[in-house]
Amino acid sequence: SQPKDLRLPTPGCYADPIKAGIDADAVFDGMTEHLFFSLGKLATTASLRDLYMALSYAVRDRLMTRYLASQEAIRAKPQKTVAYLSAEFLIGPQLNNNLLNLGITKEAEEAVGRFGIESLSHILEVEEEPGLGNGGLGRLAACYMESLASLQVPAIGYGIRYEFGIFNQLIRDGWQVEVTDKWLKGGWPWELPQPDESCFVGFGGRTESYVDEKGKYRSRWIPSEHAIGVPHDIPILGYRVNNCDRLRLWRADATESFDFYAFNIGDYYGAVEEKVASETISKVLYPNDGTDEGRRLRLKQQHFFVSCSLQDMLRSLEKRGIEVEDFSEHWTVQLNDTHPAIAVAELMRLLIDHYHFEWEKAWHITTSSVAYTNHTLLPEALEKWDLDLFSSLLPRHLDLIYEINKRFLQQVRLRYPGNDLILRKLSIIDEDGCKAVRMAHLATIGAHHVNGVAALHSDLIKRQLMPEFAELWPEKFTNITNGVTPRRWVGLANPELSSLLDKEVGKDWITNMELLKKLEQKENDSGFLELFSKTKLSGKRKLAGYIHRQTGVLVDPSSLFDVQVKRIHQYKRQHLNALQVIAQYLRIKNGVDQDIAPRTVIFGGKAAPGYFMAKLMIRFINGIADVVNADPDMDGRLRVVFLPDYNVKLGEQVYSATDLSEQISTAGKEASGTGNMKFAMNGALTIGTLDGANIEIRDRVGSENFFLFGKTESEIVELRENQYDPKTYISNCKELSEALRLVEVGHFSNGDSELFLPLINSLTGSDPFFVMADFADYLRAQDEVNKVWKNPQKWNRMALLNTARSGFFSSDRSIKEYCKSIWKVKPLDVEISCDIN
Ligand code: NTF
Repeated sequence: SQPKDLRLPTPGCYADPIKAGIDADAVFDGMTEHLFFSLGKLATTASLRDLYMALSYAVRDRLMTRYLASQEAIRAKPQKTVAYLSAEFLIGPQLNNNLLNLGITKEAEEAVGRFGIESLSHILEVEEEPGLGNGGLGRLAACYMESLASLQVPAIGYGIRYEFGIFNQLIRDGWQVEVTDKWLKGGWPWELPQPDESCFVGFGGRTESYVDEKGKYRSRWIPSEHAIGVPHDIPILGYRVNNCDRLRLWRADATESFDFYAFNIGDYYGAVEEKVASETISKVLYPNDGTDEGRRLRLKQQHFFVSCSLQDMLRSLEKRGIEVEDFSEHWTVQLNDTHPAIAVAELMRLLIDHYHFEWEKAWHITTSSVAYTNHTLLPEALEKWDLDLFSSLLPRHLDLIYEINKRFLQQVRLRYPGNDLILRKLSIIDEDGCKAVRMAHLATIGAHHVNGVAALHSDLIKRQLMPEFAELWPEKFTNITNGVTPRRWVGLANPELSSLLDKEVGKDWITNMELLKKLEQKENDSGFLELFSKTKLSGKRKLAGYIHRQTGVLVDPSSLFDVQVKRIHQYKRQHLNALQVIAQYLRIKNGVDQDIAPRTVIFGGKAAPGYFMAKLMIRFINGIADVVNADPDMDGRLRVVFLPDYNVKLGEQVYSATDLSEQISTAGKEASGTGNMKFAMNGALTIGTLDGANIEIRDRVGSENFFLFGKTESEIVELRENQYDPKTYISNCKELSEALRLVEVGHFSNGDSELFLPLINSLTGSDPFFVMADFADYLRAQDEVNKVWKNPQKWNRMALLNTARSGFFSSDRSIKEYCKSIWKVKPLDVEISCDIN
């Protein structure tokens, strides 16, 4: 018989017995093998990075059986697969997540121990996270991929493999400095390039008519440029299941990477010019969050990844012998915001120009496959493309969009005869000012469902953003409130709380968060509350250490950790928080209120590089931190910290270490928020407005366990309509006017009274985000926070009830809703036919 270690996997058996073992011995052997064969190192000379790579490869090997078996399962038993199209996937570090989902964290700990590594955490530290997203939108996509796999739903996430992700943030003299994110520089072990499955994508050129072999008039696109999309697949393993889905990210390559003609005539630069131009497409993530960067390259990126992805879906049907006609029975295509909205036109183009479907048939296939999620109401974030730009880059798509629009407006005319205003409002083409293609309109017309991401937001889509569409197609509009994955955001981020939960409610909470309701029984059990608060204290100690190492600021882990981490944006109102800090500082300085509980106010987040006001807000926070932290009167009472380079990895440290979660956006502006959910699960109390998912969090955890303040969305609308004047609010609030005054005289800028003037002028002038209107009530709510904090038993009970009642905000619940009401997809069991364990 064959020696065991040379046996080849047989059909139906994907388990390589050597690589599949998951005990500590097998993990150790796998690491040794990879050190030797993949990295060319001996255990004796291996660096920490080598060991990280070796462990990652060894873990990746152990995903492969599930990964291939999952692909085989869908081939064997065809059923609908989710295609989640997103320009951003902020997946965070992979190693620890894969260990958790495989169930081999302890084994890995033991294996690395045999290499003399004291703690697995030292290895985890080394991992570079791919920052392929800006914030909530990209992170949501990552949580959804993890939940899809954990719920055993066949899915592929399609996106772009940016060579440079979101910039790294340094703080220099209080200012944000952006540094290129070179996440691929040391080799990233989690991706599998699949060059054989590359796709061609065209740009520019012209369209032409021709007569086909059957004598039929047709159109076709003659692009002037091409690029190749090379797929790079990242396995996404579900929690303790065999299902392993995929993230398929496209890298742009040149079609002909070296032009010998140009080279031969001595044009060295020209010889690589096309290569450079093509590769630029997947070079860098646009670092704007919630604003529209209307650039040609961005549209190119969008069309590039959407075209590759749709071609990939069509090709997979052909490979499996499935009729393209049945596309919508095999694929449900979700558009994560409008960034992939060109899919509506591209799918029509592929179906009509390549597969020669009639218009009606193609339109039916498209509209029964595509659905669209809206993530913002901010007008500056609603994508519009200038018509000239659009037609020069995607001429054939523009023709198709005109036709889609013509047929759509014909329907509208029938419904509202003679109403030209409504035609103008609904048209895909914006005719006011510079003509432009409105991507949200294209997505809405081409989709069978349009959903918002929290109840209030979905309601505002219908009432404010697209009332005419909602009236035309009421059944199309729906809500699916966002969620976050408990595996990463409790399991990995808060191991101590996790083991307490395991003991108290059993291990199943991690896949069934509703089980946490059982904790309610413990609300008056002071022994348990003590244990619960100890897990928090331990998180705070770790974060305090990190803060000291990163910023040099010493903070007291027993103080109230008051945290606002998210992108820096005026609508998120970090300046409201900062002004409140100044008011507290003044109280302490003036000896007004000796009863203030010691607090550590922590900020973190990146500003879009071109967003001046957001960058000034960072400078402002750091200015306050400098003054407060240097003042002996503040010792043991107030500390202010700006944590540089907030990302997924840092987030994992922050959520478990927070007492108070700041969710203070202007009502009606934050579509949902997801950080708010992560905090609540980890037992932080929220101080927040009635905005986004805060409303639903408060409903679930109980209004008595939430610090509410601020104007409601309708009150904000009313203020805006009645000539809002921030000055009246300033003169009615002494603490506010004194805080502003201190800023004006340069107290937080070494006497420079100019530095923060733009910020002050905005707040006292038009105050577009109603900071002044909400200040007094915010201060009142902060006083309430202070009062409750001094009663630890009460605080801990409220915190426990937040954890107990936040199960609804698991992304498993969100994904189940998408599956049932939008995608109509079912779980698929993945069998592994050889016993691998
Ligand atoms: C963001 N939208 C919203 O601003 C957040 O409130 C929400 O939680 C996330 O989406 C996820 O739904 C965007 O980033 C964008 F791009 F739409 F502006």
